[in-house]
Amino acid sequence: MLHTQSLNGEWEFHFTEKRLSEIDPSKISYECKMPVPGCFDAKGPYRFLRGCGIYRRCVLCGGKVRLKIGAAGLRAKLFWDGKEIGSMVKPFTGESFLFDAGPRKNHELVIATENVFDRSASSLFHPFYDFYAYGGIYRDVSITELTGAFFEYVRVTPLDLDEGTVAIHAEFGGEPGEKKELELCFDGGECERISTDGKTADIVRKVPAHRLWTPETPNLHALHLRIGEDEREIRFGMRKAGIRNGRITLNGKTIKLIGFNRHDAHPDYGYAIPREMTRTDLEMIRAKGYNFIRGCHYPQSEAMLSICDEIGLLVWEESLGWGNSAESLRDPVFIRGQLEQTRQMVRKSVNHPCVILWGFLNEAETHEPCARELVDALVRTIREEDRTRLVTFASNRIFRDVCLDSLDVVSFNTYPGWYGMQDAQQFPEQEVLDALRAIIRFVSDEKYREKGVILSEIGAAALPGDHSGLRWSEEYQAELLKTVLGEIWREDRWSGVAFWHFSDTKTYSDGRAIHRPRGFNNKGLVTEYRVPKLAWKALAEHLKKLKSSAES
Ligand code: ADA
Repeated sequence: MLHTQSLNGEWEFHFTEKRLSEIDPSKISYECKMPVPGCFDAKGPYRFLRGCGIYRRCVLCGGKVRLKIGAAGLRAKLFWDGKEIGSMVKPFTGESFLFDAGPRKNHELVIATENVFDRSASSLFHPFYDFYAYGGIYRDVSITELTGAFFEYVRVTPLDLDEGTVAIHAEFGGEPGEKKELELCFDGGECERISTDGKTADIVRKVPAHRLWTPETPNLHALHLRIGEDEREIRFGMRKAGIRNGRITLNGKTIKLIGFNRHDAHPDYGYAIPREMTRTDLEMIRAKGYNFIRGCHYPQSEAMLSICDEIGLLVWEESLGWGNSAESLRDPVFIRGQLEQTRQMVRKSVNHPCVILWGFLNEAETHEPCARELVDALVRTIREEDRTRLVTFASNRIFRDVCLDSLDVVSFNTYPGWYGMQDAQQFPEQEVLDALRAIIRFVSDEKYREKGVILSEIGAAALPGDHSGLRWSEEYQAELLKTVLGEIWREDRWSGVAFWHFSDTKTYSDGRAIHRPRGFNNKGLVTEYRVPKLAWKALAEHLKKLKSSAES
């Protein structure tokens, strides 16, 4: 078996206001320790500072290695024994670096991260995004010593749910040209050996005693693979998402997706939220009967997706974007970044049964005709990698959007009862219902009739302790969410809703903070420390009531 070491733990750390381009790893003195994964600016002495966070540690290894970094932000440079070996420019996108580590001994690894904004149209993470741009090494780091053949990529695709067949696609690295034997077995059963050309393998197999994956029965299978000394265990689930007569289906049956947008973030940890906290969030949501998470607004962590696989939460995963302008949508560097991160996201998450929707470009200027080119290229990129999920993006241009016809599912972010309606202090129930019904009329047009429809964001802010019943109160938020849930439940044309949003989330205290008291987006049903507001219980009870009246 190949030797893989986790490099998570305490690293030496230095903060400087210098730019990444000025960093010379030989001239740094490290003043403290910092956890990896971690966001150096989430708490402690570097909280809210912008500059470079430089991490260093020793690694005992040698020969050909693969260094894997789950995610780093906003960008990073890597140095091995003082020599630059690579860089990362897409926050939330993991990268692997293959290189010769030299003789087997202790080596110095430095990862210099930078959280200074790039404000150009090419940038993937702008300061106007409504979520805080933390710096650091967000996700797991590991290193594997490679000998002989190894896996570069493995995809397991369910083919026929009745027969229980899957298509296995594997890509190998190692010495080119040599034939290699691939060993495979399902769920610890009997192993089979197949000879390959040493580059790729494409095999169709029947999964013994296969069981369907559904939110209620999240049955997982394991495919064990070995080539040379490299072994992989791929967990997968037998399920299929589709569309029939404009309704989303799972395993051939129509399904209503009900759940939340969730930032994979926490005020004390930034985007390096510990696995057990992620689990608590997701189990809290599942336990109240919800079946859906929109992972807003960036590729999700392995931990998040594995837990959703296990507990039966369906996921919309999207690449990083937020309100991007027409200028960005035309910018060649921005376009390349979007296409690359979206392809990498699909390849990273392709074996997770929980993921049924791929998305991108939240609330971009998709009313502009120039947006078409990028939207179409993103749809093509996704379909090149995976044809078994549905493709969507969340539009707030709604009736003016010119990119909807490329999608399987049209999704809308709208805030009736919150934004606009300047005169309303009390919850304007009828206006909210009217706004939702106008969308349903819009999607009944022939152009959209066959597409699924999701309400991808809706909500109202609530400040804990405000019980006035007016805007900003816990009661107002609860009323709005209950009304929306009732309407989504009643109207068959809606395939689902992702309420905005599970928990309050850190954003900025700049000029926009007039709408973001405390520098948080306060539309959470629980606070940033996951303390429930009134809506948390009220909405769950309403859902329970709707479900039981549908059953009786
Ligand atoms: C948008 C956006 C969210 C959040 C929300 C809000 O729809 O997609 O990230 O900013 O509005 O709270 O206004």
